[in-house]
Amino acid sequence: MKDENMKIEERMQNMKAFYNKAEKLIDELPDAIPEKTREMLKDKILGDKELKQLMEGIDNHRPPRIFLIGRTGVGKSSLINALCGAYTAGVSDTKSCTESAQIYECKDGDRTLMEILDTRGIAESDSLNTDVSAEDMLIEEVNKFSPDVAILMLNCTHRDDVNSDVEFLKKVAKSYAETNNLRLPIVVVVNKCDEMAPSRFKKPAEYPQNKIDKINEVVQYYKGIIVKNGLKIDNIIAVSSLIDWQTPDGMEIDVEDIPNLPVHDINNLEIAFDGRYNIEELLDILEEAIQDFEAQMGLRMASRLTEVVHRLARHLNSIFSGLSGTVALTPIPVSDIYVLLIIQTLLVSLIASLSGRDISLDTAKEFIFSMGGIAGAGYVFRLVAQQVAKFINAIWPGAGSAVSAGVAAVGTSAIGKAAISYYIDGETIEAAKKKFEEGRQEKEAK
Ligand SMILES: Nc1nc2c(ncn2[C@@H]2O[C@H](COP(=O)(O)OP(=O)(O)OP(=O)(O)O)[C@@H](O)[C@H]2O)c(=O)[nH]1
Ligand SMILES: [Mg+2]
Repeated sequence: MKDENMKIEERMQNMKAFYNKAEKLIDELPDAIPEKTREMLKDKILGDKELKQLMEGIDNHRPPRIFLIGRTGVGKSSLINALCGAYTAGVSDTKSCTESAQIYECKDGDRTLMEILDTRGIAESDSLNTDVSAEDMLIEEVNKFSPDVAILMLNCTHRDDVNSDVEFLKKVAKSYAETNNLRLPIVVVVNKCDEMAPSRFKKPAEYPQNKIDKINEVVQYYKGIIVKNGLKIDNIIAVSSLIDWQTPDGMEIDVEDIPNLPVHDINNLEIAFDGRYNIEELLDILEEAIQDFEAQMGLRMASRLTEVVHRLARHLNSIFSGLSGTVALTPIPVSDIYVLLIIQTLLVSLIASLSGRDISLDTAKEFIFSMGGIAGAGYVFRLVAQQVAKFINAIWPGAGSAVSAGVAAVGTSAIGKAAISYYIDGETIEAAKKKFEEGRQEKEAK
């Protein structure tokens, strides 16, 4: 575990080192590229705020603080594990809080992944019903904790009364805004979707349409109540936090029995069955909701090695797809397809560097050409724009040399997905090609 964590730091530094080299690489591109285009590329890539923040975040991040509110058994602890992709014992060697709330740190080995303020909600607290000041105390605790985001958890299969929790959250949000001069981001999570009928379908990829429809109905139902009560939320999403765990020697273990295992076993639990549904989407929503950059980055880092690498790679991909879209809209003196190819080679190289490999821009370009089934061997960047356009046309038939923003973003995103599958997941070039095709179709369908 320790070794893995060390490696991830190295891999991220590797990516950052490549990013720092980008300016030099652009300068070294062949003369066929006009100076103006070169400057534009530098401007777009190195001037991109999100990309800069991602690179800076590698050295500056802190665990995000999450305020979780939801009834006993709704799956608050399970959600944290699902988000982290690791069993993070909700240990309660915590700072003391009011009786209905506790603060704890989620750890993976000695790394703190997240800080959680956990409360079972106002409806379940007897003392709060009889003593109004207890509610104020809890609000004070929330303010002291100063969460980056609040998550209200609801159950997909029991339509519990949520009015009191919604009312409470309204008060919390108001007080938070007054204290911090900031809006408290609120995300509603409807958990245990896998239990929605037909409940025998536990693998998200196999959820039948009628199950998905029913899940969406519940989301709309809760949304209606929340809107009616006047609580402003950032987003609402249905998820499943279902994970079955096993020890490294393959022994599957009941969640209830995990706390009885030796610490070493708990720290090294593996996923035996992954029933997580929409958790990546939830992470994206949380990332968007959290305003503090260091906490945003902390959220991306709040998981095990393989997941962190994936998150970073996906984030790179979305930045570069966006970049490609804006570049396609910018009038430039050479074929924009050539410029897109350069952007994509940088993306592929960055993804490769995240996998621990150092590849040249030419190798990255070969990878891109191979997606179109073209052996571009021998061709270096000295190719003139038109020639490149001819090759790229085989990858995006009909793209011509004037590429629309949409096509540019789609192409880059599909290339990024293929690179993730090849370099990070270690899949074959054929599997990567399939990802590329899927990626292209995904967006074309929209
Ligand atoms: N099928 C299914 N079971 C879940 C899911 N999320 C949680 N569970 C199960 O629900 C039970 C309660 O989950 P917890 O995560 O302990 O719930 P909690 O909200 O933290 O409960 P308290 O700490 O008591 O407030 C456990 O048996 C979990 O395994 C889910 O998405 N699907
Ligand atoms: Mg819990």
